[in-house]
Amino acid sequence: MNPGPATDADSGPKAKAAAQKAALQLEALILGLLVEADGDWVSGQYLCGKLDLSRAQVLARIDSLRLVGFPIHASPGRGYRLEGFPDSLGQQQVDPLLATVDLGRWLKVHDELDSTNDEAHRLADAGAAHGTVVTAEPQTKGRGRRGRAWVSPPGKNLAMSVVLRPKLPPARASELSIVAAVAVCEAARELGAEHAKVKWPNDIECEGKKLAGLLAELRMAGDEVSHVVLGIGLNVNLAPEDLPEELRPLATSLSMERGEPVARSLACARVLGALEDWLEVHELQGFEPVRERWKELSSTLGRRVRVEGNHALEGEAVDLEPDGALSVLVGEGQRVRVVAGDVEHLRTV
Ligand code: BT5
Repeated sequence: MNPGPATDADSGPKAKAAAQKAALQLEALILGLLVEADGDWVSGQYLCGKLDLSRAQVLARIDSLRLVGFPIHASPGRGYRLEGFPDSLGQQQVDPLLATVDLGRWLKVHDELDSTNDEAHRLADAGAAHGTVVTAEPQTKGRGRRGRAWVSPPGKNLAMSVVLRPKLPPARASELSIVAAVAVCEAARELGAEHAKVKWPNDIECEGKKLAGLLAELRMAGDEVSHVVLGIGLNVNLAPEDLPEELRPLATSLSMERGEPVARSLACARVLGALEDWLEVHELQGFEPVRERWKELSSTLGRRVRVEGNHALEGEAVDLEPDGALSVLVGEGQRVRVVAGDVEHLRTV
């Protein structure tokens, strides 16, 4: 069909934005097909046929992907092959890898921030949409729970916060940190940390060494949840010497588990993808399937544990309750609910 003569409407800012969006969508689709090929060649003809594009259009999108750091190799007669991923956490590098609708579609990258959680709260207070993501490197005051610090050397890890606007009553908001733990654990496994497990409530660890920490913070507006900021600190390419000495024996990273570096753009996209999938399960089916998956991924259940905090106790962790509390068997068959605190796994003798 003849598109007719160009008009102002074709070249105005709206049309340009729409064309740019369409180009980005095509790049994501091309990249998806290259990723699916898992290092094999994909012919230009296949890409053209699949996406209904001319060879020149495919090449233009491939060139654009190369420009933002995707190493796409071309070989006459064989086609294209994706030979890696950019390490950068910029929107242009993460976007084509995202399989999400909301999460990460607006990604704010900072050179330096006190804490990505603080910045995400500031953005959320100013109206930022569900799924807005903030990353930073370095993060100068990364925090954990109970005033503890989170260490994230620049260029090595993922330190990000996601603004969530759940349709949940406040009493159920704590379920989100269990949802997040399941999602991050599954993404970590997919990225090569095959033995990743969840330590109650939401540390991700591999054989006792911490791979990721999560920090979910709730803000209320009157009686309702205004937003939740979910902070995710994931060790991606961290080596032991990147950490202060006292943390070295306690930490691991995706690259240490996998034995080779992992691109942070990919790690970021996979974590956000898994998170969106599990948020959807939670929204549509409730907490039960999340709880079941958490139990399968748990390194705490079945272990002797010591719970620190106001009501210190020791016993066997036997269940995750329907509200996310840990059920601990103490003494002669008495079950105690632990809703907050730190859990130490004890060696069984
Ligand atoms: C956590 O706290 O595990 C939650 C960490 C959340 C960090 C993210 S990064 C993005 C976002 N912005 C923030 O400001 N925070 C979030 P907790 O369970 O309290 O664990 C903290 C403890 O983990 C520290 O006291 C150290 O012992 C240990 N630790 C600190 N950095 C670590 C690292 N990179 N790898 C492994 N362990 C670490």
